[in-house]
Amino acid sequence: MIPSLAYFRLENRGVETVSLTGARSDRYARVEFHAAPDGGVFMMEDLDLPLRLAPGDAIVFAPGGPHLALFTPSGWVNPDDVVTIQLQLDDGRSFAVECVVSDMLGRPAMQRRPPDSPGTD
Ligand SMILES: [Cu+2]
Repeated sequence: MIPSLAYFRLENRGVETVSLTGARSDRYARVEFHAAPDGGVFMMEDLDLPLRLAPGDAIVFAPGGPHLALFTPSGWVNPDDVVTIQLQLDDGRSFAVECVVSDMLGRPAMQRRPPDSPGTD
């Protein structure tokens, strides 16, 4: 089964280093951190955890690069839904990232035409 992928930019705006140890979502059974050593073409491997971010450090989860892979949704996940992902720190804290769902081509729902309408593209 193809997982859903999550992309976002994460920046440590605090004054101390944080260590990310994992992630979870109430809408998926499992969330994994992946690296994409070949730009995401064929290879995919686990990102080394914990992921340490010093103050001012940022990591960009983006197509062709590191990303979160979400496996086994608990129900239908539709474009424009908001999926909340809880990022977990080694000190027990967690914080939420909210991701808006788009389709596999990355288009938000408003850019898609209804499935039964005639189109030219
Ligand atoms: Cu992956």
